[in-house]
Amino acid sequence: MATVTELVKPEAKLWMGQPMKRKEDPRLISGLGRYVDDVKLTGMLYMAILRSPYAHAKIKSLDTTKAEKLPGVVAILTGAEVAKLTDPFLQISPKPASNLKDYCLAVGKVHFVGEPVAAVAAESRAVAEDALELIEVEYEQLEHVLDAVKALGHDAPIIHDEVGSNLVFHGTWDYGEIDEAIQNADKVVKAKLHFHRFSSTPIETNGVIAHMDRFTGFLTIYCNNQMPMFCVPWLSFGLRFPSNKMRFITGDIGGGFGTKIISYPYMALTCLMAIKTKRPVKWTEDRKEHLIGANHGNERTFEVEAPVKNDGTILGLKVSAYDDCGAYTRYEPAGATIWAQVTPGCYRFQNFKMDFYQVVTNKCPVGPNRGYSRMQHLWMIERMVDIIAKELNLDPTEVRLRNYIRSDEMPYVTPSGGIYDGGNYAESLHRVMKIIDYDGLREEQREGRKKGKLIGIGFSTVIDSGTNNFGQVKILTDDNPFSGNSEAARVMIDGLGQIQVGLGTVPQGQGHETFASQIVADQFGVTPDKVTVLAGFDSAINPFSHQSGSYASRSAVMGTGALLEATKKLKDKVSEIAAHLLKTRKENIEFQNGNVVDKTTEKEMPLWQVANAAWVNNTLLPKGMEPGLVALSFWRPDFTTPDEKWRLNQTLTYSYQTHAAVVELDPETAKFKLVRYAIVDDCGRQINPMIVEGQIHGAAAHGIGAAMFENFEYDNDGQLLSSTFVDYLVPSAIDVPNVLTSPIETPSLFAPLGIRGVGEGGGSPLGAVSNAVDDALVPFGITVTDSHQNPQLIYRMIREKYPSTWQAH
Ligand code: MCN
Repeated sequence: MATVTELVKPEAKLWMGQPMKRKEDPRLISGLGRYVDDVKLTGMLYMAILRSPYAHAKIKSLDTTKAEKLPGVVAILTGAEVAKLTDPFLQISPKPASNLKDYCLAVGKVHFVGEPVAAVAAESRAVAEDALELIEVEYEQLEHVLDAVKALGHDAPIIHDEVGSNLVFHGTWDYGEIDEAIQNADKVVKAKLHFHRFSSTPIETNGVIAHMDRFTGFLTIYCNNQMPMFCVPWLSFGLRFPSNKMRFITGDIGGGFGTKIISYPYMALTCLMAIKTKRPVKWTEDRKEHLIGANHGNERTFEVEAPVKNDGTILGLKVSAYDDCGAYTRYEPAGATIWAQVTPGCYRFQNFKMDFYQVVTNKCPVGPNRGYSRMQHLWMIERMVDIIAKELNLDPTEVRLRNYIRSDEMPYVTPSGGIYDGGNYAESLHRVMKIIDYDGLREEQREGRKKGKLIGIGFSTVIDSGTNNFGQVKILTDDNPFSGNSEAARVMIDGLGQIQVGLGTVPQGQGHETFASQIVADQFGVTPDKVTVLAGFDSAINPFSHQSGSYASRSAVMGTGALLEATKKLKDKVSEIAAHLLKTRKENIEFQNGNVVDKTTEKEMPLWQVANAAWVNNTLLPKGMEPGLVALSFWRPDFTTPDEKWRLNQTLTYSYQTHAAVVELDPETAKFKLVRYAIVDDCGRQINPMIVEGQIHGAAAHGIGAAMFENFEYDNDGQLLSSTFVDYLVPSAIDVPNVLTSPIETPSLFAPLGIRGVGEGGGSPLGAVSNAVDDALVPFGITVTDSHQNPQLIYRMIREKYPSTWQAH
């Protein structure tokens, strides 16, 4: 069990909890942000990448002769050279899947349309792209497979010969007595569900500039990877390059949402080109490359059995999940364990069995993507709750209220060892029902149906788990050298008394400069404008742990943990110096309005005078004291590794959100729109309510986009049909309805200051929209089984059942 952190008493004048405007916004909204593509180095070359036109093919020959002769071309890299100069990237799968050979360019074979085959560095991007057209590649097409279930078939082509199977991980999680629950149930509700492929499509695509300094031997990598220090083993081992001579710099990042975690193959490729050419090399991904070859979210098919009682009590779930992770395991099979952060969702059932199959196919590799692996699982549970309600003829809110984990059961231990850290799910549902006027809407729906107007109401309550425990990858294999989580912070009060903070968190737009200055300002009794937080990340300047980065809704919690450790050390030292100077005891010193105060005598002195003594007036220091006022700290939660039944607390915080979606659906055309949308969220104590509100809106827009517009569709040849923003529809402001929000603030029982993460959001709109569309379709007797809803699909479903005209019952 994790340790319970003592909550700070709410004080009137804390900056924490204030909706102050974000410090970074004037820079970001006035065009002064510095992104990786803004960096220009003297003598820089531009790299372009030739990509596979086939889903699965042997590379019979590759001829670069003509391309090399194009004026302006400086160097070309091919798979054959990469295989000689580098090692395959680290794999976290158990054997034999860990035999999978993944390089930064295809070696011998291509495995998905868009896989990099060769790279050209030239004096300009245009020349590099022209040269790609002169590279001659002869392919021999192989049979391909695009579906996870089919890829497990005996006759399916093997995608990676060195693995010998398309199955990269199979695990069985078995808790309670699911077969007994099935025996004792009044009814067993069965469904086959499909969670579709989409991604988060940040405004800024991936980018890398690599520069090998021939004098120092340092390799400087400007990039927008969202956890660059975590990439170090992949790059250092892959490139056979010492990690202590690598420097990672990120500036502002135009969104990541998980998709920028697995950019390491492109980072390695750019580094290799810089080493080869001995010049700085820049690669900037274009949108099409991003859509076909960066990473997608996990696609998953579920076969579910839910034993239930007639009153709506859910006794358990028995699930087989088939996860399509695309052509390579770049962060996978982590997704095959991460869903278990939220095994029962927000429900009390104890009987649970999951057979999880993770499978490679000839599609773009997947990677973390806002709500990573949990949103698929939570969508399945939320869809099942509504299907159960429908089969039992109960109201879906009644089934939820009957099964929710209660607030008086917190901290609640889930069957798989998660320790939920507080919350009131029932309250969140009651509130959201009130906001949308649930009773009024049901009446409107009844009346509407009589006139052929279809209204649908859908709810979804998801757990938004944050601050992951890397110990979860030990489920895959004990050999994985990762567990727990850690973050670093450095706080300095310089000789003039000015406060500077360095974070390891690598922000991508979340507002870390703002929240960190609020936390630190409270500790020193100053205003946040007196605290400067370094923008971006530079491994030669910022502190870091190898788990640093913005992912898993962890920075507010982990950053605060590290900041509190650092400020504690610094306050201790300042108090000792101040006590010496004010001739009092250290315990009597308080920090107020930029001064240090002896609370017994009310004598005070400005903080800058203490700092002055610490740095340059150091004959005033207590005898033997080390000069300087800098504190570097690391913080880690109390995590463990899995037990023999794979039980472990996989994250530190478990926020939750209940969403309500109301749709109006035209029965003739199947066109539908969201007419009301409400969210109640609880991320514990909020540091900055305005940022939290922004995150809630952002995650809602993402989820609504995925539910209604965004879909990676492949044709039978494995060609991505939605490879531009004309086909891959990202919602615009007019597509997202006005979202009504209402926060609950239940302090986390375990995290520093009672804060919980909020950034990922849990993918709740997918459940709410699916359930709303399903509810609208009740007169047709149609059940929604896919996470993606669009008019064409719905129209097809209606027409399949009613070929000529629509007939509401
Ligand atoms: N916050 C707060 N009070 C809390 C919790 C958070 O005030 N109780 C605020 C903090 O100020 C913090 C922000 O909310 O700046 C997000 O905090 P947190 O939940 O800790 O998430 P991270 O900062 O670790 O960011 C990662 C998270 C994830 S996992 C995805 S995906 C996502 C998200 O952030 N990607 C984003 N939001 C994003 N927002 C932007 N603009 N860009 C992305 O790429």
